[in-house]
This record gives sequence, C-alpha cells and structure tokens, in this order.
Amino acid sequence: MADHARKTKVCSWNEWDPLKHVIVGRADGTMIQAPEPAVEREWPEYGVPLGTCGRLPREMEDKANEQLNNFAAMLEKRGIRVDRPTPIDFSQAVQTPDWKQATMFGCMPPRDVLLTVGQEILEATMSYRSRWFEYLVYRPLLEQYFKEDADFRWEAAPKPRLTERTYKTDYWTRFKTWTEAEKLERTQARDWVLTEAEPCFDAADVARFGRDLLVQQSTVTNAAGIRWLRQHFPNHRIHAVIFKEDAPMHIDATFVPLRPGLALSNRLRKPLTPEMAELFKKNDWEIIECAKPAHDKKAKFSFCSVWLSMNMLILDPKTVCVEASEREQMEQLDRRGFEVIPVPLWDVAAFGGGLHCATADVYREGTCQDYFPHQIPGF
Ligand code: ABU
Repeated sequence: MADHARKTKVCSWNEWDPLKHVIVGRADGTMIQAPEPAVEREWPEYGVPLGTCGRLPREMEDKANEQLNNFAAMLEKRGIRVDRPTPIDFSQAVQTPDWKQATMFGCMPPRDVLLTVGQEILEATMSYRSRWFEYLVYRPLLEQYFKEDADFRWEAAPKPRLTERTYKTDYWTRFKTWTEAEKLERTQARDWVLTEAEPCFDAADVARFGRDLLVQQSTVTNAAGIRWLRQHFPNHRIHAVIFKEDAPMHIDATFVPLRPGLALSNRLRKPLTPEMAELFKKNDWEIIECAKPAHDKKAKFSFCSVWLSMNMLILDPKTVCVEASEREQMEQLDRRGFEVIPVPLWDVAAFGGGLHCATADVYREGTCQDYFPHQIPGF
C-alpha cells in the first residue's frame, strides 16, 4: 500500500464539526522559561523570583501527564484517533545567528503552534525565543501525515528573526508601573510588547468559523502577523479583533465558537471591536457570556488565567469537554442542550493551558461553510 493510501486525512474548518483525529500535548520537561524580551516569569510567592528558570517540579509534571493521558484515553474510547508530540530537552539553551536563549518551554499546548485550516496545518511563527524551536516536537507527526495523506498541505510561516527590533524591550518594566486604566489604554491602542518589525503570531490567537477566522491581536500576535495570515489565506475572511484585557494572549479563553449560531464570550473581557458584535448580530449568531469560573486565582506556576474555565474541546455540535471543576460552566452548556463531558485538567494549567490549548485538530468531518454571509464592510 502506498504511504498516502493509509487512513490519515488532515482537514478541519472550524471548532465544532465531529472530531476524528487530534493531537494531545505532553507535560514532559516543561520549563519555567529564562527571561527574554517577550516574557518574564516570576512567582515570588512560590520562591521563584524574576530571573529564575528551571524545570517545573516532577510531582506536578507527573500529575499533569496523568490528566493528559486520561484525557487522551477518553477520546480514544470515543473512537477519536489521538497522536502525541515527541518531547525534546527543553532545558537546553537554543540560539540562532541573532540571539541565544537559556531555555526552551515545553510541548503541552500544541494549539499554540499548529493552526489547522482545511487540509493545511500551518506552523505559527511564535514570538518567544524560548518557543522558536517548539515546532520540532510536532515534526515526527507532520512528517507522518505528509507521507500518509497526499492532499495534506504542510506549511510553516516565515520564522521571525526575534532581534531587539521585534520588541519594545522595556515594555514589561514599564507595564509594572501602569495603573489598570493605563494598561487598558495600551490595549485600546494595540500597544504591547511586540513591534511591527516582522510578522508574529501564535496559532491560539485564531478562532475558526469556516470561511471566517477571528484573529486576536495580542502580546504574541501583531498586526503584521494578522496581515500575513490574511495574505496566506486569500479564500478566508480574516477579522482582526481585540478584547478588554491588559495583557492578552490567545483567544481561546476569551471568545469561543460552540456550534453554528452560538458562541461563548468571556464575561469580563468584552470585545473592543464594535464591528465584531455587528457581524454576529447581522448573521443571527447568539453570543452568550461564560459562567463564573470555579477558581478565583491562577493555578500554581500558571501564566494562564482562571478563564481556562471556558477553554474547552468540542467533539461535535452536541458534545463538549469542559474542565471537571467548572461546575457552573458545565451546567450552562447542559442547559443549552450539550452533552457535557467533565475532564479533570486543572493540574495541567501550569504547563500551558486547558483543554483547547492541550489539543490541535487533525481531522474533523465537514466542509468549509460560510456562516457569515452578511459581512461588515472594512472588517
Ligand atoms: N492560552 C489560553 C489561556 C489564555 C488565558 O489565560 O486567558
């Protein structure tokens, strides 16, 4: 049998069509990254002051892997094929001709790196030096899909140089001096740590709705990155969006499609792009506010927020996986007619996110549909 005649098929157009094949991340070797212009980690309350880096504690890693393995096993039991990345040594220093970075990060959140649009999987640029080489952990899988699916479009966005030109290098120092109101002014002005010197984006800033893609401009995705995506996907309509949040990173704990005609919006992070509300209204989409999260503070060593409560994996338009402690979120979706599958995953938060972050689509049934036939000019 020719390689490409095997069963692998890459295709996924949205977040809700029936899921048949998915990548689930691993916690192995995840690092608290060394400081770099794009990001500084510090948890003095847990004995990790600014400038410290190192592997997350082994007992945390084991617990996270146990939850990820159980999640993968549950998906497999439901007939979904699950693939896993190949971890590398994330404690190693990495370098390009332009810079040297003391550590990498990890391979828990494939959603940050891989963007599936139809038959294409696009490796995102990323904007952290510690994540520049993260695509390597997915290469064994992508090589396999390439061999097995003759129609697979394997793409990689141009790797950014990530020199000092890419960043406002004093941004995080200044950020700490700003009031909440001043931080929000920066958001309104789309003024975060990235400059516009070169295109940068994380795949998790994209929410897929068939022909329409919402792309959040954020601390990891700049306007040049959105423009690159627009030029790369000429048959899609790319809508640049922002939300009321001081240091946004990834749209999947902020605005989440649930099924055709229904989307979930963060109850605090309101859209700051009025055209977005208009687009949804004009096309008869209902936007509901997410439920109150179960947690009132971030998980230990987590850079993700409590809004992982709305970071979910949709298995089909009637079935959704929600983190098991998020009782109110589960009840809300149950009232909306979903079968809700509770999945314990809170111990994975420190490794890079929730259920959506921990996965990347390879194959969902369905075709590319137009869910927004009535467009807003200029948006
Ligand atoms: N990476 C998804 C989580 C983003 C957030 O905490 O809001």
